[in-house]
Amino acid sequence: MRDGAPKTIYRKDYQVPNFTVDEVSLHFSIHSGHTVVTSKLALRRTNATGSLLCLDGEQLEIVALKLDGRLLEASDYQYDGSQLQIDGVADQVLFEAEVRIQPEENTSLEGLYRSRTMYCTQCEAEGFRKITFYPDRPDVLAVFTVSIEADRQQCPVLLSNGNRVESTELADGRHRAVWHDPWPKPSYLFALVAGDLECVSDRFTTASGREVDLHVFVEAKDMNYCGHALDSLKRAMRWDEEVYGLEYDLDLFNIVAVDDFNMGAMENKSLNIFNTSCVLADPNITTDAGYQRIEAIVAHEYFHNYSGNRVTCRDWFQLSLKEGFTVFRDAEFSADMNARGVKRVEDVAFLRTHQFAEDAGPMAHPVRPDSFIEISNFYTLTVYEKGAEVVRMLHTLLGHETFINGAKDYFSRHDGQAATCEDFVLAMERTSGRDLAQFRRWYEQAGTPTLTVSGDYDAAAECYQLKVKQHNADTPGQRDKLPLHIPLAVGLLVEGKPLILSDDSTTRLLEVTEEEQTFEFTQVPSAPVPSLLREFSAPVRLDTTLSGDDLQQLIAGDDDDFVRWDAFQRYASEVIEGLQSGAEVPAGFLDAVSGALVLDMDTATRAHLLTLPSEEVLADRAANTGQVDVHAVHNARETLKATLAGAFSEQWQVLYDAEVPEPYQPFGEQIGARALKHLALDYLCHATAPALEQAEQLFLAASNLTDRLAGLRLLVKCAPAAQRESALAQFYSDWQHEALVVNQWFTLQATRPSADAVDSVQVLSESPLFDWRNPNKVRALIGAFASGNPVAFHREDGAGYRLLADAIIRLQKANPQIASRLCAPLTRYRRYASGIDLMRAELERIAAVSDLSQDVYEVIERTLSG
Ligand code: B3K
Ligand code: ZN
Repeated sequence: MRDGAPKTIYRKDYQVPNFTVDEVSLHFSIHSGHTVVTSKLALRRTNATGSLLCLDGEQLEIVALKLDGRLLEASDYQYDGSQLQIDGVADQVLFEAEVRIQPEENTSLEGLYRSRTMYCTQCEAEGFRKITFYPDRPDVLAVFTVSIEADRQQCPVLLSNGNRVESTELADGRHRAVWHDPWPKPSYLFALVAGDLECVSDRFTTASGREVDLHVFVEAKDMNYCGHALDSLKRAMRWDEEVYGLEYDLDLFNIVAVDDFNMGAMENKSLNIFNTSCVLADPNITTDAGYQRIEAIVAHEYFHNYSGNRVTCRDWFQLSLKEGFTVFRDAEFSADMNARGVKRVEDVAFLRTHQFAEDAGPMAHPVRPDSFIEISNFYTLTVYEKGAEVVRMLHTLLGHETFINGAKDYFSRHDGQAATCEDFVLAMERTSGRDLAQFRRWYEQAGTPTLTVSGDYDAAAECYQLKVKQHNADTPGQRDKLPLHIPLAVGLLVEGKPLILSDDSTTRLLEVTEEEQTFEFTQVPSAPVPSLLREFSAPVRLDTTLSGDDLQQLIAGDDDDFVRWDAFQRYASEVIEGLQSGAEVPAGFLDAVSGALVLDMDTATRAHLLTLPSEEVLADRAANTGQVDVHAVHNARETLKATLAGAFSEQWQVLYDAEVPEPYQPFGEQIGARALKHLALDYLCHATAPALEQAEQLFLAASNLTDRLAGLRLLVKCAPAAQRESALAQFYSDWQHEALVVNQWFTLQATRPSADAVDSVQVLSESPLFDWRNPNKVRALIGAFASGNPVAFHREDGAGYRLLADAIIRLQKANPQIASRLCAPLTRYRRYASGIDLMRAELERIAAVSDLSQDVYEVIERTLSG
């Protein structure tokens, strides 16, 4: 463990900075092996009592520092490697610094670093301090002018935020570009790219007639892969105009694709930087899901131009102000572009699988955290996905029009400012006239609430009563929680059909505000089946007793896609749990499946509906009531799959044989049709050996990656070792030139549900095909193994845990952010029936590493003490 615990930062300690920056000019002189950064900051004192100037700065070699032109002596300042302090500074002053940095040596991928053919930056949250001295906090907004100088041949492209205002040829084969961004911004939105890149261009005319040039910069080999991102961008720009009335505010919008990137993408003002995996698309390198993900992420980063950039966050505790809101915005965009019901089901499945587990573990925190050691650890599913659900609940409670008016009020009142979550809620209160005092607790309380719901029908009075109890369990550091304000959308099925409840709608919105509440429905002609939490109206667990017959009615007859899907998931989960305790598959469930196979619904919805709950979701359910036996969960799920495969083999074959139109298009019906076909083949492969031949054929004859991977995935899972290895070898030899496809190949092997997958991962990680410095590869192999292969990860001899801990220890200094993210599967160690001691031993081994990075320290420390 490190010497002395790192410092915890508390939300309650927020103070305005002593000095702000009005204007900054930066000059980068890029040379092979080092870069010289010269900065000029026009500083202005904003705090009457503080004349101490504090600037952040890490891993900077000081060449010269000046105040109002006067060169500072070493005795004029103090620098401890993270903060530069100068006392007695005048109210208005020009601070200048010349520092040397080494992008080539920067493996953390934070600050300025080198990736393959380019130099690029990642500054959010606190990376700018690795570039130069600065008040590196989001509430300091300045106008940036940036000049970049580099070798013309090595770096023909020089980019930064805003508009290019100068381009000059220099002596010795060098050149310079100067960029000016007129919009004041915090340092985390600064970006620079210098490299050997090609550009694919397009154009967008805004509602008011502004012509915007759109460019995607990529390595020359990837030029054919930019069309989907550009189309997605244009759709997002139009959507934000139409729905929120927000128009793009510059003449230029650039996207750059980078292969070594810690996350998906970054919304730097007018210079978005993307992980190649989230922007490049082609039928042979991108799956159907990948196309949709790219559309969503391009839109997400674009939407940040307002929710994040024009209105930013006062401090990092407010992160969900921009992230939760922007995830909500991108989800609504995707719902409008594609199928709303399908999108909702996918998002809920993701939230339940991953965010619920986070909320139930040692890292549980509120949407607006109260403290952190390392902010990078708080770019979490809770801040993003649960944060989006909180915004969605406001949308549900207020209604679309009022919500949009609230958002417009928020954007106009705080334009150019650093705001808080409270400002957002206040805008919603102002516009709606509603009191959201109790609703605010969603920002304060961690944990997933449980709603226990029971119904009671009085036939004589034709009255149905719904009793609702809410329970908010303790989470680490938070006890005795108060009741939340929960929107609970409800429908009633009478004789299998949704009843009209009010305003010609089959949905009634109940507002649960007390620990226990009863709601009454009148004029209900016969005993209804409740359709609860329609559209997943709140991020809660639902505890209710529904019979197999009730669930079957919901699956067959409800008009809410989420409830139908959820009813099937619930039914299947209960059957799998029954199998674990020796029960058989009930005939009623087989009837429900048989009905679902012929229901009138679109292919994508049917494919989701008939997909069994994931092992992670089953584990979360088990953990909520007891302990998780990973292997028993896996075996029971496989048994149910084989049973359904055998019982409906003819129907699966019919579904598999259905034609999907050619040529390949990654949209709408085609995506659903492929998903259903692949699901059918998956079932078939669990019933009969000849089905493997169909999988092999699908793999060999595929015209696109989605089909090819579906075939290969089944061969990897179900075929004998020789056939599996030969298919994998063939795939590799065909696609080795495409890094993103090779990553899929790593993931397929990492997630093969078999104990010996541990050994395959070990061998692959040591092979020259693997690269520990590339986060996509680490995620594809190590990350996928640890979080997507419960059977192998929880191998009884602990080899899976050891492999992960070795990876974390190996990466923790070089790339603390990636190492810290890899810890997640170990943090949940207490919920398992076996392996706890082995996992704890690995956690302790990591904790014992000397000079542990603070990212990993925070997660491991909370886990061991939680
Ligand atoms: N805002 C960035 C995430 C930055 C993560 C820094 N560790 C991407 C996004 O959410 O749009
Ligand atoms: Zn974001």
